[in-house]
Amino acid sequence: MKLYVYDHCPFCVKARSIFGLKRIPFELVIMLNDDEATPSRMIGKKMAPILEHDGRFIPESMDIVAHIDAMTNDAVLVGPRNPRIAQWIDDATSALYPLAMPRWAASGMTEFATPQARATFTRNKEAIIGSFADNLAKSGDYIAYLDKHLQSLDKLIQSPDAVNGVLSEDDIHLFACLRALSIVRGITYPTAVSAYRMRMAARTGVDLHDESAA
Ligand SMILES: N[C@@H](CCC(=O)N[C@@H](CS)C(=O)NCC(=O)O)C(=O)O
Repeated sequence: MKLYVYDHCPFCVKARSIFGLKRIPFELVIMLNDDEATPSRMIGKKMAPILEHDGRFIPESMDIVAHIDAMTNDAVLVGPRNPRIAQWIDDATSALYPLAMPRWAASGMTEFATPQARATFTRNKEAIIGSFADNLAKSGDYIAYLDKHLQSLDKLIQSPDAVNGVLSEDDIHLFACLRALSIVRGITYPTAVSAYRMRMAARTGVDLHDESAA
């Protein structure tokens, strides 16, 4: 199985996570951000993640998660969901992307290995959130908001192994969000959130960006 991704992409982290949680081997292919041909050949448009399995192409991160979790008779995402986790992620998103996108664009990630690839990402994302410089200038406010917001997440985490005690889709979504946030330097992670993100990184095999955070 081959999983085509961008390293920064939270949707791709969701797809990557299930392989790690189930210890199923796969080949990770990181596409250049201006490579339209590779994804278009598989699914007719530029989008990641894409799973190639037995000559079939599956787009949509949560379809990939469901496909891999159902592949063997030891499904892992069997726990209950808590609507407050989805709400927490929704509320985090408005601050997450303005913080993360300019930092991803300046990072050494593989999808930005050429100036053209980096320029494509910058052009496409600035069209959505506005100038990266303007967003970076507001970092302090966004970080203050998220620091406070993370305090409320801390109270919702039941175990470092699973936000609701038993692994569920909430963990896939929440870890993807926290991994995206890891590119931002200066975030204060409360105790339970800190333990959770480290444990999930180890279990999923998806590295946090703490070392390259900016
Ligand atoms: N609903 C899709 C969303 C995937 C998505 O938005 N991926 C982004 C990367 S984070 C993408 O490929 N956007 C097009 C682009 O970057 O050109 C999923 O869950 O897989």
